[in-house]
Amino acid sequence: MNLNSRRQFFAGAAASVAGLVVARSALAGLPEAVIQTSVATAPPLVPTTGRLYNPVVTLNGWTLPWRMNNGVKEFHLVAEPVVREVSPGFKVNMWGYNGQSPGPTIEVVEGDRVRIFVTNKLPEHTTIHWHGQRLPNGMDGVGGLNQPAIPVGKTFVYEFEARRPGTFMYHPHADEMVQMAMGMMGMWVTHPKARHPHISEVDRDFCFLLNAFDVEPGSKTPKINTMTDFNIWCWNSRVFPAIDTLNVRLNDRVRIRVGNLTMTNHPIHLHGHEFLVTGTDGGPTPPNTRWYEVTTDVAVGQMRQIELVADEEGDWAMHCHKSHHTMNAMGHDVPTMIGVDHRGLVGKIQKVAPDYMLMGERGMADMGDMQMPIPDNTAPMMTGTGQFGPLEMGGMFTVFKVRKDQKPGDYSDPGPYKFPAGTVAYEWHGALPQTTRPTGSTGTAPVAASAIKPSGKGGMSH
Ligand SMILES: [Cu+2]
Repeated sequence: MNLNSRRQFFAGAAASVAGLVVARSALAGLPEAVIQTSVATAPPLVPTTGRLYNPVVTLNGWTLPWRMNNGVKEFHLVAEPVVREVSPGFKVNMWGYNGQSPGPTIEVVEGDRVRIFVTNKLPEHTTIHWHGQRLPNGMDGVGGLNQPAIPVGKTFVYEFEARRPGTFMYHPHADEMVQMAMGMMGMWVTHPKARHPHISEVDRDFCFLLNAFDVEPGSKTPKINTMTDFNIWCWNSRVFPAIDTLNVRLNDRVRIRVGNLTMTNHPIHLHGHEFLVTGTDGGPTPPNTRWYEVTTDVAVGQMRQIELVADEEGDWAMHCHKSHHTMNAMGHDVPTMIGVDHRGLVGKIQKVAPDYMLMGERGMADMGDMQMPIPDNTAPMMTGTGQFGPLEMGGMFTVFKVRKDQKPGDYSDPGPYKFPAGTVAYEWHGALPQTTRPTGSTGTAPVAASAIKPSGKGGMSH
């Protein structure tokens, strides 16, 4: 350390002591509004005040810091317009909280007294509804019913005890259709205050929201009057391949919490493992009510908490099973072209319309690595590249990465899986057997193709 940097070091130390004194005298004022500018998955926010717990990891998101004020946990949410990078090169004008959509995750412990300051920097009024919580009626956040809406520029205070452990969400209940279509939402996790008979301790605890937008390719602002015809299917306002992977250590016990604030249901499917649904909107499920699944449907307004032991190494797909939700924006009026032979036609059309291209003559796999020109601000419809080539995915898709050498507490991406020799599907180079087909449209027994003799006049017809 040279003299100059030493001087700066002491100056900084003095400033932070002064800052601490100011902060103490300012407890009567608003807590600092922490703003997040990064779209990366933040490391878990380990609690340094209040009761201890094992924190969650929010996919492409973060947890809101708090301050303790006479035993009350105080948070400050700022509702405001934000620009969210949905995937690299695709930025959308959204509304959110503290710099991002979705807003930060709020983590507390059962029995905590919580005070949340909400500042409205939107161009219209708003409220926050604490979806799923037990709380006094006047704190439930339905504008007009439980409280006056928070006017533009004003700050309201919500205060209640986090009575029930579980996975919750928050979102506006004022001009709700517009504000949710613009991305206003967040997660809330209440950890149990002691060992809970229905809540197991886990090594990794992930959470994310399912959300959707209607953004015309090439435009930057969601359409807010869309009823069901959304085209950008997101996890935490990100689409594949921009959704971070879930990286775990072999044999970790893993919990994944999912909330749905889109306008349709999403069957969430995990490859390679069975899981139990250990929690719903109503809290932890009693163990004797659980059964194993590989897909669980998360309906509109629901939360689901799944748990598994990650005991199979590899790069396992995890996605919504509605196949049009694992694609990015496309026109809805694209006809099915499979089986239509357009040979020669494209060239003729291109003479009069040079940009004309044909989609999906042999399926749509060509789209996966097609260098087709797309409008400036959108995501390719089918994209992502793995070690064997294009994944032809988009939207609600990511990878669950299980590695034996992933360190405890390390959430970084370990890179592509190294397949042990002889464990990857391979091409058959031997001879193919004869194809067998039934004899007629109502045929019962398969017959070798070579056994079908050309029928004589009228032989097979009626
Ligand atoms: Cu879906």
